[in-house]
Amino acid sequence: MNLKKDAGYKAAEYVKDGDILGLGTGSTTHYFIEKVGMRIKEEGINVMGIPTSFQSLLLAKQWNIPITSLEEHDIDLAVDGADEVDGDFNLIKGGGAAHTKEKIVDYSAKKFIVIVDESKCVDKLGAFPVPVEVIPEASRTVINALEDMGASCEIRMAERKDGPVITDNGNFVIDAKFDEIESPCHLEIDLNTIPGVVENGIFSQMVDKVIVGTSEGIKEL
Ligand code: ABF
Repeated sequence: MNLKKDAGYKAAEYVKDGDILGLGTGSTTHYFIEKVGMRIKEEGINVMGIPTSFQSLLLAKQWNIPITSLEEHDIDLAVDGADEVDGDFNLIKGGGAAHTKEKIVDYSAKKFIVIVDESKCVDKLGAFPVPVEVIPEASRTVINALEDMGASCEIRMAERKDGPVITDNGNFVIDAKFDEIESPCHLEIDLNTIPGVVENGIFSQMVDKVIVGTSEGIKEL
């Protein structure tokens, strides 16, 4: 049973001929991109993709999905994963350090579908730390500001522990753990007022549909 695959493949059914697609990042979106590639090959649908990361760019190219950009096109449908989803469709994203481009792409889309497995569904956001992308020179001052707001913070380190994770935009990511997130919408706005913050991983707007892969089958919310 592959719940991420179930959700990703289901979302690909919403793709229509002629669509411009926002291509999210991560292991769930991987399956969405794969299935879109299969539909291009098998059904001959004509779509173009706008990737949210180098990872999704390379995957889209592997599946022969033509690539375009926000300079050229508006997005009809964006499909992306998440680290947490609450009952009001607020999200925490950025576990893959791609949330800045994801937010630009996802928020600009006419329709935004989130794909997750059931482990991502929560009553209240906050068990997963909020990723905050920062200009490297501002790391210390941003951490001070986040701590003043009640978060405990860590600069995200590369898996080999030999340095910080560097985003596709050349920045660092601070993982900010808040005890409880009472108002995702306010926190999303407040975090972006700290000088040096590029973008944070709270998405409190614009989600049209959540597709959840569960052990009992697909649920569409
Ligand atoms: C990206 O991938 C993120 O913003 C989110 O952090 C993550 C979801 O990961 P996965 O689908 O691999 O569980 O979309």
